[in-house]
Amino acid sequence: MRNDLSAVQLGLFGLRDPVTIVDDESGRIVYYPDVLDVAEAHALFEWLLEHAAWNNETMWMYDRMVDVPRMVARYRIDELPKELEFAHARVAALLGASFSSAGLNLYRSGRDSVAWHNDHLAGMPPRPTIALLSLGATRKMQLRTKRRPRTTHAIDLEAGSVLEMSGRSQEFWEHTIPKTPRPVSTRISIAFRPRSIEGTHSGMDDSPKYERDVESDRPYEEDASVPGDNDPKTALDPEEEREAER
Ligand SMILES: O=C(O)CCC(=O)C(=O)O
Repeated sequence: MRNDLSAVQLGLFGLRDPVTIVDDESGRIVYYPDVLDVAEAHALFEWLLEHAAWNNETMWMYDRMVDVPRMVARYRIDELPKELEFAHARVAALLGASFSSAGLNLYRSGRDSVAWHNDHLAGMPPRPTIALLSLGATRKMQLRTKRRPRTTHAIDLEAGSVLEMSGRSQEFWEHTIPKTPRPVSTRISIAFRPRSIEGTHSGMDDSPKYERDVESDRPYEEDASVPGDNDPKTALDPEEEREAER
């Protein structure tokens, strides 16, 4: 089953309602548009782009090290830059959740991506609430069940929005930001997680670099290869394929 949730319904007074993507025994995944307003999202994006402690990282793919296809930065909640504090407070109040770390991703263009993965549960309480705050360019997130027959969803993550992933969502669902041939500008995401601050910085890393796809037993980060190849996991979704052909 495939569901495209890119069109967020407008609420009664022009305010956009949250969109519940999943809310059952497999977890809760909800999209909240406009958690930051346009000015707040823009100012935070510009500040982070300039001042966050961005790193290029590498990962193992088979027997060689390759570049992670995005830049990353990580903060403990008690070490957040003051410019990020209001956003953290807003997201925590929205979801009634508390967080211990913020993991930032910088997607410089459509060639940057994050492969299919679920967040590591180690160091987190059972059924954790994870929040993804988006800034800058809109990118499409795809979600799929681990079990077959797969259910999939696709949703555009717009600047100022928050995606809640809670309950058992990391046990039953995987997510990805696929590469796109469309000309997209820079995007930043901030993943707030309730991960113990005792963890080392590398222990806070949820990138899929060392994980293997349970079905193919191949490393997830193969998904980071150039889109349009024959790997079904890297294939663009049908809508993107149609757009790429235009
Ligand atoms: O950029 C995003 O919205 C997703 C990031 C993500 O999946 C992660 O940091 O684990």
